[in-house]
Amino acid sequence: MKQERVTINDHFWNYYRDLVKNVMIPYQWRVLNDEENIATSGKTSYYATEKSHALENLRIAAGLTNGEFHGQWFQDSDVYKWLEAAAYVLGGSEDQGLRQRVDQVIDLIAAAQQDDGYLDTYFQLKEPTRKLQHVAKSHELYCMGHYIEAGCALYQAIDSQKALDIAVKMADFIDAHFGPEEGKLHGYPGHPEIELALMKLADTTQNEKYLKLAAYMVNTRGTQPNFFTEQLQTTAAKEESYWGGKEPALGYFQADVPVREIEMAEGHAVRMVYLLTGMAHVARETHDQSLQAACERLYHDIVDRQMYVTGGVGATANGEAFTFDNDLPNDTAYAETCASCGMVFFLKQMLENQPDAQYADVMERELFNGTISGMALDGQHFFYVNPLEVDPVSCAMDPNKHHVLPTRPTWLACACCPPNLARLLSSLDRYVYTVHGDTVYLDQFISSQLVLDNGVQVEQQSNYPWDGQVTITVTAPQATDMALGIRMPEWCHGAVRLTENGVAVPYEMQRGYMVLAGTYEATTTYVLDLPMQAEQVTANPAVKADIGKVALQRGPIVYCLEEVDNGPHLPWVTLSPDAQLTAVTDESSLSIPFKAIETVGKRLPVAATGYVARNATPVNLRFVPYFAWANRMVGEMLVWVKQR
Ligand code: FUB
Ligand code: ZN
Repeated sequence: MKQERVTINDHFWNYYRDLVKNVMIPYQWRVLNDEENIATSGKTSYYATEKSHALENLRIAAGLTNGEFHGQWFQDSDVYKWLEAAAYVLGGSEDQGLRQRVDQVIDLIAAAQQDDGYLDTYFQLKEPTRKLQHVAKSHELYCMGHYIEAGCALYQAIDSQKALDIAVKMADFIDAHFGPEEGKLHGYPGHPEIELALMKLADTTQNEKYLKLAAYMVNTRGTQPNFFTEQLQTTAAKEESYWGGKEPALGYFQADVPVREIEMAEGHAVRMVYLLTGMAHVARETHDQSLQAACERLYHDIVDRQMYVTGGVGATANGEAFTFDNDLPNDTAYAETCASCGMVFFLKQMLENQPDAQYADVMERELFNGTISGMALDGQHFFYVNPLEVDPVSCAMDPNKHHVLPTRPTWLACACCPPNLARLLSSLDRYVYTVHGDTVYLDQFISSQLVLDNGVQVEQQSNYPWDGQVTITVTAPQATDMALGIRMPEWCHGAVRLTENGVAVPYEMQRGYMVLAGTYEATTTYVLDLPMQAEQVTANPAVKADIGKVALQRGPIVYCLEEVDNGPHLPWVTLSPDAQLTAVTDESSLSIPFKAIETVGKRLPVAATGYVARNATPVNLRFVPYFAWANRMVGEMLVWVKQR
């Protein structure tokens, strides 16, 4: 069986998907087209200071206007990610205005692409003699990878052969320049991305050439002699830096050892998880068990030891990178929005390789927490960095926290995250189900309808994530032997009930899924009841930053305290282990209805100087979902609260 289409109709995710369609995509278009005033007075590179110029760069490269390149040297990728998001939106509904805009951008990209397939406006306009000369930092393959992803999405969504042809031409260019053959570069990208994109292209075109190239890049990475070290000997690589920094160590690029030998998640976090996405896909298509084993090992290192409770990964701003096991500082966390998006991409590949609910559990954590915290509820303000503890004064005064912002800017000078989130949310239908053989796995509890290629429909309806009751309906036009695998979420500790007409249905637990096999005919309706209570969760004691602290979680949602609800000095608050936690529906404080958690804690009195006995006094506390923080006023925020 195969998935034919998934239609999402979910009150929670519809909010976000409508936001993408109606606000984010038009807004991001205006930003990329320099029609939006995004200038801010921010002092870090996480603020936009001028304009995007991303579409203008393409116009100049296409010879349609004159001017100079402006922006990051990988600015093109912002347009491609926007285009990919637009493709998913168009795949779900007609929108003539957007369609026209998309067609114009495809034409523009075709015009900017060189005859040999190469496209990178930075190098075409500013450094034509340095093309492919310094692949460790150049991002040429990163940008083209993002276009290839967009090209595949456009072909699938709106049947744009032109968009796919550009992608094929690009991939053929890369294939002509990289590979084991003499005269080619025996290399791979500094920022993984092209591997996962080539795998998508291989799936879309059914051309094995792209699979081979992706596998070559994965398998060659980190081998000796080291490609990056060798390229560095060339003159072009030694010329003045366009990326404004020193040459990082090879581990930053996950290129110090061959990928199968990487012991711990290392280096730049987005690079790591994009690499893993490509590795997992290559492992599946080439039946490569050692590559799959490497993916599993690194998955465990990330999820068991280097991931925040919010799903955020990448603990340090220094190199936007992983550090070491159990090092998860809250107030200097990096946890880039793109890294959480990348985790979702990786986890999907792992689910395609093997049905195992642990991957879907982590995906859920990312979806409801670490990804969407990257965007304000208005769809026009974005976090790049997603900390778990914020004190605006400390952010302003402490140079070690220059990357931590207490409020989401309108855009970012390095604008990788906003369009990444747009493409993830607009393609959410791809992450709800996985089909293996005759079994349909319900990975995510997102109200939706799945249509299979044999005509069977699987529908689920719920008020998730606020309520744990899910109605699942299977409709089969003719008698069909199949199975359902329903994820038993890791957060659920109570007595789960699965019933049909009020009668308990037997199921078998297989790798975290409740599996029901049978012959389906006409309509079968199950009701799943997942007890959902607010809980205090603790971190592994090896995580020093969280010792003696608890975070509140209800279902998949991680909560936080905000100053707007609880006053300042949040670290002065404590919670007792038996504090009663009450979930309260709130339909008016934010533009999305949600459940807050109310409880009583204690708080130290206002500081008097000196070391004296102080008695904490009771205080009413209100926790809100982490994803929704910083949507009201600028103030403190805290996820991990002291327990006493
Ligand atoms: O290098 C391209 C993108 O910019 C990365 O994925 C992000 O981490 C940011 O560094
Ligand atoms: Zn990013």
